[in-house]
Amino acid sequence: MPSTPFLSGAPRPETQDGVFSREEVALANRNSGILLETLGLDITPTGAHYLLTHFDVPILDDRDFQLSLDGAFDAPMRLGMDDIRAMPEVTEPVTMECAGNGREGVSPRAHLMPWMYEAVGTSEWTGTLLAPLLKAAQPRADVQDFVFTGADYGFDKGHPHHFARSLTPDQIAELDVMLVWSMNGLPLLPQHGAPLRIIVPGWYGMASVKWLTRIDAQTERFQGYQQQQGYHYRTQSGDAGLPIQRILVKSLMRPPGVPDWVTRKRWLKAGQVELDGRAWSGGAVPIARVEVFLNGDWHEADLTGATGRYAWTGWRIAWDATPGVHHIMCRATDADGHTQPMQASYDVAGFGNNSVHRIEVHVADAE
Ligand SMILES: Nc1nc2c(c(=O)[nH]1)N[C@H]1C(S)=C(S)[C@@H](COP(=O)(O)O)O[C@H]1N2
Ligand SMILES: [Mo]
Repeated sequence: MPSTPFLSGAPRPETQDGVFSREEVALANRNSGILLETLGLDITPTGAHYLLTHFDVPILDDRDFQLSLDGAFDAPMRLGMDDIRAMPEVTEPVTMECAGNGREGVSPRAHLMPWMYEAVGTSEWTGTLLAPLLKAAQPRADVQDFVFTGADYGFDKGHPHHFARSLTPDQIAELDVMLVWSMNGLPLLPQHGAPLRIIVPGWYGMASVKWLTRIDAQTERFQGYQQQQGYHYRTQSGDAGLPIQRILVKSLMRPPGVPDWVTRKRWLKAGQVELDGRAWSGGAVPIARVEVFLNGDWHEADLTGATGRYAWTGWRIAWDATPGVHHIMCRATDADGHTQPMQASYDVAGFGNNSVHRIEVHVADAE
């Protein structure tokens, strides 16, 4: 390949807390987050689900689309969308979150997509379970990784590649990975992976490869950029790091009252207010409790039920709002006993920041 600036892998610019570069703003314009007011719904409205696309959205034609299962399979396959849609159908609500959600709150901030709180959403995904399809293709006994490759291609830190991720045979056996063609009862939208993607319930979003065109069975471990270099927790750059997998416990609050257009600070009148939101954790671990910090103390919220085994749980709490400025917070604890920290431990790329959600609320005297 001829020499281009994209192959240099030059270090990314340093950042300043609260000041955003033109490149970060451009990324934020492409990769939208949910509107926090939609936290009032069990299922995120389709157009309001967050988006994270590294390269460009490929526009694939459903009619001549093919998924190939190749490599160390004894019965390799090529399947069209009609073959795939004829497979046994399952529908499952799944909460998906980007591993970079919360990056903006990590200091010093990595020069990447500057998510605050909003890179999460819950959709009802329809497709077929992946494990029986892999089995039908007869993977050889010495397979170490199944590699899932998307049609999208580009550069990251000097590495040209198709977006690709892998899962081991043990992970395939343990996770209810779905091959998905529909979201909330409609065909997948181009930006969410049309016509076909995988969903890896309970893991951060990077595992759920969009625009899936190939599944390769490999007899050695996959070394792809998004698997081996990207998506690792690292306290220092250059560390080998730990691969990012399960979603960490987290909660968000539906912002109460009404906002100031630009600052997003909240305004409401003193008196009884109902606060609510959602909480979730990875690996199908249920939410055990949600606490809300009000009037100087943590108070236990009521849980209103999970949307699904792999989907978030609603919570609510009554608040007698008194005049003044309040910084309200929520924090969840999952059934494994993990609680959201006040401040997450440092990660160089700002991954896995599951610290508490804070909102500034201005309460006015009731007339
Ligand atoms: N092919 C491909 N798949 C991908 C990505 C991508 O850039 N290309 N981004 C991943 C990341 S990091 C996330 S968080 C989810 C986001 O899925 P969504 O845009 O449908 O919300 O898709 C994952 N799958
Ligand atoms: Mo992501």
